[in-house]
Amino acid sequence: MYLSKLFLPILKENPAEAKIKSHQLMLRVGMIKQSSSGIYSWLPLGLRIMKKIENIVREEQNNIGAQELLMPTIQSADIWKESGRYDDYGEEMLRIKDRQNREMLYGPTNEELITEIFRASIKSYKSLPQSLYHIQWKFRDELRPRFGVMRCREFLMKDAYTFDLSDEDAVKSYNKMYFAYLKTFKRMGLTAIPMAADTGPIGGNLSHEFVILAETGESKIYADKRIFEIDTRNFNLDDSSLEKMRNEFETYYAVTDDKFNKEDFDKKVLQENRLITKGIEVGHIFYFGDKYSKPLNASVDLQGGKKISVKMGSYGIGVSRLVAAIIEAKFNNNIMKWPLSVSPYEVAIIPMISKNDNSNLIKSQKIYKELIKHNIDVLLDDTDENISAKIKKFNLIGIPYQIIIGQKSEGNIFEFKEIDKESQNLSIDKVVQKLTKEKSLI
Ligand code: 5CA
Repeated sequence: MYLSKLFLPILKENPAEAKIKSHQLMLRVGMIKQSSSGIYSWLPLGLRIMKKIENIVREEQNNIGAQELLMPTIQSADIWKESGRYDDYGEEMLRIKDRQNREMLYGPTNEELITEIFRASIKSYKSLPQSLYHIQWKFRDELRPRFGVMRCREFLMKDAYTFDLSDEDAVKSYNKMYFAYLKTFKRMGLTAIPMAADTGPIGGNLSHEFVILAETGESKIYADKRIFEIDTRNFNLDDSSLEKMRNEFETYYAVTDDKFNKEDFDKKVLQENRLITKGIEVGHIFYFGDKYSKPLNASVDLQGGKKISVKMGSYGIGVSRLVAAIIEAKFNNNIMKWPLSVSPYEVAIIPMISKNDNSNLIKSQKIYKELIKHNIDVLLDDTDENISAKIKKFNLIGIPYQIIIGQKSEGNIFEFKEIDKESQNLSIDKVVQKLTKEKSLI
């Protein structure tokens, strides 16, 4: 893509209404535009990032055998009345009437709808386990939407649902998701720690929030620091390895605010290992057994003919929130650096162009073609802004690698720079080699 063609409404200053750096940056570089309170349009740059995040989430769900489907955003109130949550959910639920005066709602979550889909077609224990997910917009009429897409009203969520025969099997499914979550966030360059959490309106008694550390986070957390040192590469998808993984994490105290107990914390965590800080909840998983399957009659026949209600769990990831969460984690000293796996473009070509000499632009176009040929996502700044203004702009956009075509470029050797590091002089072949290798590690 050529920068002159990209729809990128960059603002000169940080918008006054934005209080945290991710919200400021997202508005400043034209990733999103507010359309009404807590509701945003995603502009091309922001959407590219969100799509890359979505794809990583999808790949890791597929890797543990979860299957993608797509449920609608608008649901009928009837199934929520069956589960008993229609009244409980309160004002956070956006309720709508259609022209026939039927009660509808914009889904804040999908436990009821997926249970209805399941019960209509699965009748036998032989069809279990099942694991289904979708990536779909949700609406929650939050009392105080704030911090841009971090806590908004309409947001993109991946929500998965598992169905098992017994509590024991269901915990195995839970562990698989736990594992997939660790991998998913790691691929985005984040260390997300599972913390024992309350279940709130979703219900059940086993639940973890996946939290990344950030001063601007809304979750208060209490943890034993050593939990951050667990090497997740030691685990694989075998049931025994998954159990070992859970046990290893659970040897360390790590809870969110609502599960905090001072006496426990003081007893279990040595002074020097105590971490009390704030974090951003990027995922949340729940096990709730037959909380929905029972009232909604989602049961299967066992071998002898007996019926049992299936055991369910649900597993959410805040896909749109992650865009802001990554910024909170990676934006430092006025420089944004997107992890390569989610970066809107992988490399930027930044030529010095003057009115009467376009030789650098011609060089840039050649490099551009070469990179495209090797499947590298590239953005070429073909504008005639001066080089320091260009660099300032790219420090905000956050593309992790830059090829600067200016005084330091000679013949086939160019200035290549990782955004927050010293530059090197490399040939185009070396650049292609380096980026291709980095990409293969994602
Ligand atoms: N049904 C369950 C799991 S599928 C559920 O809804 N869980 S949740 O309420 O914890 O939401 C899942 C994830 O969505 C959260 O971890 C968070 O990352 C994201 N999320 C929740 N509310 C918002 C919001 N108002 N704005 C942006 N993201 C949100």
